[in-house]
Amino acid sequence: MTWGQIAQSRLDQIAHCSLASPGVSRFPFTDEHRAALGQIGAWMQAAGLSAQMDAAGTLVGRKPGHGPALLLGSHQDSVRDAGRYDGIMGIALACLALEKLRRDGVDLPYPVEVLAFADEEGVRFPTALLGPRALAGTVPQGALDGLDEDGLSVADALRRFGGAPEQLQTLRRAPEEVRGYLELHIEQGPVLELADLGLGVVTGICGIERNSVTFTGETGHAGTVPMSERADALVAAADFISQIHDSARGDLRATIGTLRLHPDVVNGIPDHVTVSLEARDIDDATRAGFVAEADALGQSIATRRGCGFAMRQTYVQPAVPCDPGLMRTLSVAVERQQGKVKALPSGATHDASAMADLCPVGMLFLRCRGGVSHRPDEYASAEDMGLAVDALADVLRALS
Ligand code: HGY
Ligand code: MN
Ligand code: MN
Repeated sequence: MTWGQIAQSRLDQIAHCSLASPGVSRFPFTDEHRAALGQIGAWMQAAGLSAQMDAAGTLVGRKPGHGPALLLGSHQDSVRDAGRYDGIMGIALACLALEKLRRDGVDLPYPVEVLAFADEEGVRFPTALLGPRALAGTVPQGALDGLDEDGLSVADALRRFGGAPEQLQTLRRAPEEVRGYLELHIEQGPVLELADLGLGVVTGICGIERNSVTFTGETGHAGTVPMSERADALVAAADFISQIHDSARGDLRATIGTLRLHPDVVNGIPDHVTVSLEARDIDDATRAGFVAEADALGQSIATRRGCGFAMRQTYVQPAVPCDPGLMRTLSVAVERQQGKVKALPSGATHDASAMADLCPVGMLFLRCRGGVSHRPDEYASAEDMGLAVDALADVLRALS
């Protein structure tokens, strides 16, 4: 079997570590996560790494050496009904590149670690990125208090899983101990496929800002309140949603992903609607400017519709540039593999976004069929994964 075929077979197998669902549904600190760590531990062992779970639930595969360590990895978790590649492929390919070097008799002089982070997607809990943030020493206040839909906190779920929330501080790495962090990831967009290329070098990771937006009106009987007398919060929100969508320009991405309303009955006028507004851009000033315009837009719509309006920031993550040196090294390896290099920004966020607070980061994208991701039909080919294993092996040797 080729390295790409081995990758495909391993990803097909670990996809079964999932809740019963049309695609893969694997959330942090669950039985499915534990089953996945069993398989990832075997991948690490085959790569000659010693595997141990840290206090944040990250499975750390380590090869000792002299000097600062190079960190590789990605996330083991998925969104609901996801594909087989987002996150987990980066862990598999990192292990395979090290396994390939081991087979080729190459002993890297520096320490290398493969990190299988528990939670990047933030599906089960309100926060995410606990693993990389623990290494960077940037775990936000209250991150362990977030509750899942059953009311279990991150801290309790992590403790039951065998982690140690009270020891997160001990995980912090000294920057001088780390050379950098490299993450391989499916592109989750159409750019490489349109360029007919298997691999791409990431230039930077977009910033994200999430706001909770609320319109308040006046409820009443659907059959008796005249249309001219209504302050309908849902109608105001609907104006806002369509105008937000139409005003997003260029590379900026604006998404209203959730909506809650009250009283949420067929014969009652909605008096309370809350939506989530997410804005992403590779340029933080552009993103912040868009959010400020959204605030003014919401206020003007609410006034016109006789409603109240409030907007509250719930999450913000700055854009992250990738390290120019790592980009150069990745580009040389990619050119060697496919004769051409495509550099592109990442509209999705990654563990690398958090690792950038600790060390220089670099990312390698793999072609994504139809640009489809966060869906069961997400797909990366064995051929492209084989290219990625060879490219990463080249990078690891070049960094010796
Ligand atoms: O939201 C993201 O970009 C990532 O998939 N968590
Ligand atoms: Mn994802
Ligand atoms: Mn991902």
